Amino acid sequence: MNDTRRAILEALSVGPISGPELSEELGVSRAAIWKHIEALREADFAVESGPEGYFLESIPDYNGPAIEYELEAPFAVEYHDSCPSTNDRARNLAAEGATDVAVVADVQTGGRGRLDREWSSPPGGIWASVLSRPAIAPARAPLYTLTGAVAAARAARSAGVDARIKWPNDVVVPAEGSGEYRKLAGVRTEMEGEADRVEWIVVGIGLNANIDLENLPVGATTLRELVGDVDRRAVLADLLSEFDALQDDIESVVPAWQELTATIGKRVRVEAPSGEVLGQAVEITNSGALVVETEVGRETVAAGDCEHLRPA
Ligand code: BT5
Repeated sequence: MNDTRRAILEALSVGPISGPELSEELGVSRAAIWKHIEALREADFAVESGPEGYFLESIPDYNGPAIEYELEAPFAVEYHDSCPSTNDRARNLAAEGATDVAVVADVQTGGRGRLDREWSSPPGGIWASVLSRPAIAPARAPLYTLTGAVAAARAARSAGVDARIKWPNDVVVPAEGSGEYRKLAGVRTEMEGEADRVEWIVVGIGLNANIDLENLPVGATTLRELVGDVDRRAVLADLLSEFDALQDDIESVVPAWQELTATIGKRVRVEAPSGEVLGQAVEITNSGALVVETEVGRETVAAGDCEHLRPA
């Protein structure tokens, strides 16, 4: 959000304050103040005027300017009430040369999981894709998937949920008494690059927020189900701030992931591109691969679907 507009909002939120006072305080013309106030009203900020000046009655529930207002992380926000897939939109923006954008939608009509599986994205969820251009080698790109998972898990934990991570990218919550987990969030990463350099990377994060369970596949859970409805703007702002902080300190991602994992120490079956790997999950490597102790020794798996099994 434009700095002047943010400063106006901040002044209005402790208002009332008159146009001339705003103009004087912020060092911009009264005409410019008026334009910003009109733009804020168009974006559904309820800027009222009383005898002592303008004040902010309410801010919109969930749209681009409202999200940007809450956000401290340096991402521009592109918001859609509905869009086929925020990942696809972020890829298009990447092709146009953009960076540091978070594409956010209330509904996705063609949300995608990994391997082009369907991702249910009814209204009330947090569906967001972050586009960035990190100076890393493609081999380190999986770290960005972990970054998305850690950011989503931390945001969910701040909302009061016991979120953990199932390797590599599922944010899960233990289902009471059963030893099983329900999926709260998932991450799909896409990138383009050359052999030694990532051109751009899009980390798509889907977090089931204010959604009824009946609108999601079996095995899913939602923040509404676990803790009641949340302020999506605040949860998303939290998620993006966590993402930004981790991205700035990429070496901190694996330790942060390890702290939250539900996979290490479990017996697992991993469907990897090279075949099935069965054994005990023992560690995560620096690049985000999973090391499994199998009957014939240790195997390192870079990608795949992981199932937690009951102890042998
Ligand atoms: C994922 O795939 O977990 C990655 C999901 C990424 C979604 C985000 S939303 C914003 C951005 N835009 C997109 O189009 N995608 C990203 P995967 O591990 O393949 O899990 C997919 C499987 O999870 C499906 O086959 C279903 O079984 C299940 N599933 C589908 N929708 C779900 C939901 N909303 N909550 C929990 N599980 C779901």
